[in-house]
Amino acid sequence: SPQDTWKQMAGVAAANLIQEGMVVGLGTGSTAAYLVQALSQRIQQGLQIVGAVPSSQATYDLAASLNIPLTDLDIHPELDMYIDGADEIDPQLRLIKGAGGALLREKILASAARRFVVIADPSKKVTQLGHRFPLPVEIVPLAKTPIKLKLSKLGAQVELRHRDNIPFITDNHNYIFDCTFPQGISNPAEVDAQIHSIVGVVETGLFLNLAQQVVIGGPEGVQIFPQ
Ligand code: DER
Repeated sequence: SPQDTWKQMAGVAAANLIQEGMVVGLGTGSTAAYLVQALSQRIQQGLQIVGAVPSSQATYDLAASLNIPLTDLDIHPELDMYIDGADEIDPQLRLIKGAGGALLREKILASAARRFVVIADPSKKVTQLGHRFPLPVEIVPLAKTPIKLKLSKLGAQVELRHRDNIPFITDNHNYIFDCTFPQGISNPAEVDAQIHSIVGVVETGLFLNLAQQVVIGGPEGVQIFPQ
């Protein structure tokens, strides 16, 4: 589909930003998969990176199958670059992420990286967060009912994410609530702080003050901003 082509264009362009000797973080999802493929090809063509840190078991498996040298945050607590997709991107580069269920490790890597580059097709660009995608929130399973109550009091419609009719379990053995805010999220920092104040919440899919650059593949080619 055209969208897959655009995602691939973004993934390839981002892979070309990776320089010799870097430690890179690899995101999760279909756009990040194109990045992983493109990085693997660059490595086969001679690019020498120190290592890549995957943001999920799924990305670990894909990268390992493509012979990308893997490392971890204990060996490399600071990354030169983290590259990942997003579900929504606003004009201030604030993101909603987590549709793929990997938001905790993604955010850990994003916060460990000197530079976080987002890769996407045009459908991810929004003027305001929260209108198209629910906000994923990773929680400790035993606290799910009180947390659901408190999230509802914040105005969210809360759904426990399921996969194959059982609650979805993250790589970190937690649950995910998909939170829909009918009016959208006009003040992401405020909403993020309110959600983080609920005991038992592990992490939210609001990525604020993390992304530095975005690479959009689209019908006019690849756009990177800011340059
Ligand atoms: O779940 C995630 O955070 C993914 O990165 C998601 O935000 C983007 O997934 P996609 O590239 O498959 O659209």
